[in-house]
Amino acid sequence: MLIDLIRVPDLSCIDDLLDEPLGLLYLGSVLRENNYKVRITNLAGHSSESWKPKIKEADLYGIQLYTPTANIGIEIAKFIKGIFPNKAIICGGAHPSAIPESEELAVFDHIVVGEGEESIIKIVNAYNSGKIIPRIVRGSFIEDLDSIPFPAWDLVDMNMFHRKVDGKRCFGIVGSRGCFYQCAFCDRSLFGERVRFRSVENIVNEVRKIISNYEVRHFEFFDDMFTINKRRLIEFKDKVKALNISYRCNGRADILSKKIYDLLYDSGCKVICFGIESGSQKMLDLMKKGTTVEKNLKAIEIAQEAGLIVIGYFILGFPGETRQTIQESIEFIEKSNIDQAQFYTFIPLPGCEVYRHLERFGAKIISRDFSDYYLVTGTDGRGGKTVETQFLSADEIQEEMKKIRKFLKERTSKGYIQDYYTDKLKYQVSI
Ligand code: B12
Repeated sequence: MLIDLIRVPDLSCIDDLLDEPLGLLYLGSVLRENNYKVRITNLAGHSSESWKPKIKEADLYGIQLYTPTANIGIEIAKFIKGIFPNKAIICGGAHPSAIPESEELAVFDHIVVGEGEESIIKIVNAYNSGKIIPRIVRGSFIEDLDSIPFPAWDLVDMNMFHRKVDGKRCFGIVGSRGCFYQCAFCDRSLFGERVRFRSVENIVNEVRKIISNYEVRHFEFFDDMFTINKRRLIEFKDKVKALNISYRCNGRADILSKKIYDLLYDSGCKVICFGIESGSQKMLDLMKKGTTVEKNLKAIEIAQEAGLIVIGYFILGFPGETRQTIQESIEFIEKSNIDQAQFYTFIPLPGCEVYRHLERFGAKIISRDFSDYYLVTGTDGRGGKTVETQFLSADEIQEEMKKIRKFLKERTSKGYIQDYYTDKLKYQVSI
C-alpha cells in the first residue's frame, strides 16, 4: 500500500521553501516503521497551476493544511478526486485541528485532529484490513515523544530547503510539544496546553544523526518551550558541547535568569527569537501575554549580554491597537536596541481565542476566505485583510504596516537575514 503525503504550496508566502515539512516527515517515518510505502509530494515553490502534473497515483493520500493554505489544499484534493475518484484522502495539520467540522473540508474522507503519528496508522491499518474508521479521528497527545522515530528526511530532497542559521543551511528540530500559556492570538488546537518534552538524550541523538548523515551542524529548534527548564538546558549543554553546533531557538521573554542565556550561548545558540508582540502594556494585557513591557526589555538586555542575537516578533493590529500603541512599539524597538524586529499583522486564526469570541475582543471578521488568512507577504510585507478592529480598519492596519516597514528598513539590524528563494526574490526579510 502506497501512501502519498502532500505538502501544498503556500501561495501567499514569498518563500515557502525555507523549511522542510517536518510534520509530514514524521508521518512518513511512522508509516515506514509500520511497513507501509510512503512518498512525499512536495509542492512548495509551485504556482497555483504548476503543481498539477506532480500529482501521481497512490493508494491513499494525506494532505497537510494550515489556514492560509486550506483553499489550495482543498483544490488539490478535488483534483485528486477528479483523476482518482476511488482513492481516499486524509487531511491533518493546524487548520483541520481547529475546525474539523467545517463544511469546506467536505472533500476529505478523513480529518485528523491533533498529532498525526498514531492517527494515521489507525486509519491506514483500517483501510488495509477493510475495517470502518470514523471520518473525524481525534488523536490523543502523544505522551512519550521519544517513542516517535526521527523524521524521514530522505523522503524529500533536503537541499531544496534553505533556511539558514549563522549563515549556513540548517535543519529544524522539535524537542517538545504543547504550550501552557494562554495568548489570545494563538491557536493551540494541535499540540495542546500540556507540554511534553523529548529526553535530552533523544534530541542529541537526532542532532548526531543529522551531523553524520548530512554534515549539517546548524539547527533551528521550533519548540515553544525551549528555554523553560534550566535543568534540561544544563544537560543539553553538557551533551551537545562537543558536537560544536550552532542553533537558533524561541524563548519566552519573561525568563530573566542570566544563567539560562549563558547556557544557551555555551551550547551553541546564536540567535534567540522572542514573541515581544507589542511595546504597549495595554496590548500585552489584551493579548493575555502574561508578561510586561519591562520584563521584555530586561530579557533582551540579558540575552544580548550573554552574546545572543535577539529577534523580536511583533503583532500589528490586534483588537485594541491604536496609532498610540503602535507608536509605543516603535519606541520599544528604539529603547531596547533589539537586533531585529519583525512585524506580522494580526489574523484571527481559527482556534485562537479571538476567533472564538470576536465581539468580546471588539473585532469584526471582514473575510471568510481562508486565502486571506496569511500573516505577511509581498514586497510591502502586508498580511491578508481579514479583520477590522475598534480603532483601525484593515486598510489602516496595512497603511501602518507600510510605515513600520519603512522605519525598520532605515534601522540597522544585526544578525543573519534569510535570503529568499532567488527567482521569487523581491526584497529581503527574514521569518
Ligand atoms: C515551526 C512552525 C512553523 C515553521 C514550520 C517548520 C516545519 N518545518 O514544519 C514555519 C516557520 C515554516 C511556519 C510557517 C507557517 N506557520 Co507555523 N508554526 C510553527 C509552530 C511554532 C510549530 C509547528 C511544529 O512543531 N511543527 C512540527 C511538526 C511535528 O508538526 P506539524 O507540522 O504540525 O505536523 C503534525 C500535525 O499537524 C499532524 N499533521 C500535519 N499534517 C498532516 C497531514 C495528515 C494527513 C495527518 C493525518 C496529520 C497531519 O501530524 C504531524 C505530526 O504530529 C506552530 C505553533 C505550535 N507550537 O504548534 C506554528 C503554527 C503551526 N503556524 C501557523 C501558521 C499560521 C503558519 C503560516 C501559515 C504563517 C503564514 N504564512 O501566514 C506558515 C505556513 C507554512 C506553510 N508551509 O504553509 C499556525 C497555524 C494556525 C492555523 N490555523 O493554520 C501555528 C499553529 C501558530 C499559531 N499558534 O497560531 N510555522
